[in-house]
Amino acid sequence: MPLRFLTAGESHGPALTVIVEGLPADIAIDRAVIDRDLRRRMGGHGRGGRMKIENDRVEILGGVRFGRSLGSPISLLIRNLDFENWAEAMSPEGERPDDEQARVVTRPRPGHADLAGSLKYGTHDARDILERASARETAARTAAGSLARCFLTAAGIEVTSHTVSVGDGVAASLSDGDFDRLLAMPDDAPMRCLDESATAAMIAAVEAARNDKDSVGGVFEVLARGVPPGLGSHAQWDRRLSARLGGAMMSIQAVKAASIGDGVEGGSRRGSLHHDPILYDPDERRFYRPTNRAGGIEGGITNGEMIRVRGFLKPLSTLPRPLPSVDLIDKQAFDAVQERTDTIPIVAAGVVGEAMVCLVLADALLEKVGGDSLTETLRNLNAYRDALSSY
Ligand code: EPS
Repeated sequence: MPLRFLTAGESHGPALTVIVEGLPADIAIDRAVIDRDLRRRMGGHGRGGRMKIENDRVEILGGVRFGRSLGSPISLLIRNLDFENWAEAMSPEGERPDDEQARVVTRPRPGHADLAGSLKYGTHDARDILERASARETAARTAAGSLARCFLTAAGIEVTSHTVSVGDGVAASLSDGDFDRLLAMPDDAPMRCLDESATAAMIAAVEAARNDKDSVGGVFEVLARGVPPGLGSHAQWDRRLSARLGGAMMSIQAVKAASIGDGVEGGSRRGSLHHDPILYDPDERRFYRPTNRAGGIEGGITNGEMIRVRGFLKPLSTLPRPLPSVDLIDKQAFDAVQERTDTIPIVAAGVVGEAMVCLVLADALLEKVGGDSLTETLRNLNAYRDALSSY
């Protein structure tokens, strides 16, 4: 894998960090682009109290000079402003304080990593687990994804997202031109959905869940335009781009299913109604499809159509009206711990989905055309595009 990244940091610790390695040199890295994605990730209807505390901004610690990538590892930092309220409980140094000051958690939430992680790591304080399992980590991934986005933009690839459903509020299918409408959508749109009546139904579903002290699930879709055919490979399971995108989606906290194109719908369709006919445009010298049920990938390889990937977000497992649980220490039945939470961070999930798709596509593009500098990558990419048009 030419491009790799690692994040670190706890939800209420001092900061989140990420190191991204493998991006070519000389990419324009605009801190404003990263900060915009970070701001977008904080928004959307259904968020809880934490986002009123945070004001995510990136600090670039390495790998960038005078606004251009150096080809060396890029190191980013995002401070957790909430840390000042957690300095005692989450201090990286010193003696462990008493349980109250340490904000110990012993009543695991069904659906969260609390119990499984505590058993695995041998702790009786689920805070050791939940702090890292938290979707706060996705702020670091979003920043990494923005770096990949800066690279993809230079290669003519654009990535956006929208909300498909929340509860029983379901958006109408997208049509031609909707990609541009999504790019132009205000960053503070409450649901990031082009369908106004579906948006109202989604907001109502969030309010109903919140009033019932409950959470609710939803679906987001990430779209990528301008991706050349030929990224990924049919030749090996772990080289299939569908597997890499699916894994990337499933790595997002609370995402429990992923689909490419009409992957879910195809499970109950006939083949003649599912597959996209192949046509050829002699003027543009390219193959194209009148429909895109494949979501831009066939045989694990991009086919030149728009990439469409969906993530299915389960209802969050922190419930204001908690479910039955068992105390980790005395094994008595109790209700699970009540923590501050979001009702559904669906817009944020879409932005994180964009970041993961940017990272996977940047990796696949580098695998296909390589290059240590942006000039070299674009020279290789243009030569490949020329070869395709004389195919
Ligand atoms: C999260 C719980 C909430 C969310 C958090 C994810 O945090 P807190 O416990 O501080 O209220 O706000 O998401 C973020 C902090 C974020 O930046 O997205 C969880 O348990 O996963």
